[in-house]
Amino acid sequence: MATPNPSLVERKERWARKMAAKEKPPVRPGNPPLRLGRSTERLPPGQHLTQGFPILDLGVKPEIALKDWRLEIGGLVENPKTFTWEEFNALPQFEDVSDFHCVTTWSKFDCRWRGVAFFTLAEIVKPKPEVHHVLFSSYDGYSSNVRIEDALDDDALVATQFDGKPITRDHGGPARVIIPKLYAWKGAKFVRAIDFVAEDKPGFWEVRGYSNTADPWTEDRFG
Ligand SMILES: Nc1nc2c(c(=O)[nH]1)N[C@H]1C(S)=C(S)[C@@H](COP(=O)(O)O)O[C@H]1N2
Ligand SMILES: [Mo]
Repeated sequence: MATPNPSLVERKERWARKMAAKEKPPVRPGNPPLRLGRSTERLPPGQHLTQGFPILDLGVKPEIALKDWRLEIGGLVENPKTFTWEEFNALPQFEDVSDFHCVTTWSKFDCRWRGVAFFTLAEIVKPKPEVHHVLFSSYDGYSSNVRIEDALDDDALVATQFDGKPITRDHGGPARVIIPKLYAWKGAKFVRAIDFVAEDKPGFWEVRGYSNTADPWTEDRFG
């Protein structure tokens, strides 16, 4: 039998505290101070800093006209919803500055993303208590999977802007997922669908040997 997920409540409380504070430091320390016993460096182990913004994809950059773009959110939810571009952009907007860590060892600091907080989307579709994972599917055939608590972290979003401008096709526009505390492959570019599920299902890189959990701070690169 599916068990209710207590972390949903915990994340919701954390989100409420953050929203109550109304602001946070413009740059978050990369390493959450609560993670005792780990280094206090902002750069995760085995990573180097890049000033540019490398582009990683499957060799396909799908071209999606905004009039045809849809984001389909479903699975084990009370209120499945498919957004058009206009509908999606009418949702409350969320901006967050975070660091970006690719498993191929480059990191980029201070990425300013804007879009819709994942939390806001969850509030709309209302995941059922038995949901433990979230699956993302993209217009290029890519997919990724994360634990619900990672998707509901207070800096996770479906971004439509980078650095004040629409996200380019190179970087996954019209919309891409950003989950800053996990390696960047977990964040699907060109996102098309989000499914809330009880059972985990490995995504594109997870079936090819990458770690399921993808924590940069423990060099959790391969499964
Ligand atoms: N749809 C899709 N999303 C994807 C990928 C991809 O190939 N296709 N690559 C992932 C990887 S490995 C990384 S590091 C980041 C790269 O994002 P960037 O190209 O904007 O640097 O996107 C992730 N999301
Ligand atoms: Mo990556």
